[in-house]
Amino acid sequence: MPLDPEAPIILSVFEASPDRGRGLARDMPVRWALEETGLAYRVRPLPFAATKQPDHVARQPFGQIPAYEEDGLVLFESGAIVLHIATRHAGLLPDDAHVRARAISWMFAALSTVEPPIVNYAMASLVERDSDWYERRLPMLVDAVDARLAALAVRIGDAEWLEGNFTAGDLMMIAVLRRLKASGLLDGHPRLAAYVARGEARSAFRRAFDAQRALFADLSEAEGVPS
Ligand code: GTB
Repeated sequence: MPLDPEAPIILSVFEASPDRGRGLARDMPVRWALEETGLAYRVRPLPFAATKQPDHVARQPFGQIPAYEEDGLVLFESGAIVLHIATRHAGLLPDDAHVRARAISWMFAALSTVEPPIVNYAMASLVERDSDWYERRLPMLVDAVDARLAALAVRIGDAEWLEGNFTAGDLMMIAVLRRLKASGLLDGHPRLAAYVARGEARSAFRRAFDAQRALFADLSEAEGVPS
């Protein structure tokens, strides 16, 4: 579904995401969910400073992106937004009540069980790299990520997706696992690397990725930022 300037759904995003268009910021899973369900949307690109202004804080209490607006409803938290989309539109949650509940469990598992050690690892690599404790702390951080990856790899086994067909659980899990791509930590788990690649090969993922990438490319061109 192309971006539609008249669409009732508005997604507030960073005008210039720090991930430089790699699709790692948290508007990406929402864009992906909108594409999977075929919903048209438009974006409100915000400079970082604008995300701290009262009109955006009214949409997102912590002054973060993404925020989502639809017919007077204002939502924040990427997981809650994806769940909102998935429960109201076909394509991301199955009808079978048990499978549906398990798919939602995987969404929570992605955000509250798999992602925290990934964030700890990523933050340490970003801000502690020059500290004298970094080398000593690193094995513990890597082991914590690897423990989650190993368990997930066992669970997915040779299956294509976590619960039969592709669900919002896969969407959130793959969005979280993508944060590890540059680290090489997925390489030790070929099943998970293949799982991420399957997600990225979906046409809805590609459309979402290209849309956020285009925003960054426009900005780079305007400001002469090297890509
Ligand atoms: N729990 C919230 C949600 O899921 O919606 C978290 C939202 C959030 O962290 N938003 C970030 C933000 O607005 C942008 S995406 N930060 C500004 C602030 O807190 O003041 C964060 C992001 C950027 C780049 C990467 N990356 O390169 O891996 C990952 C995540």
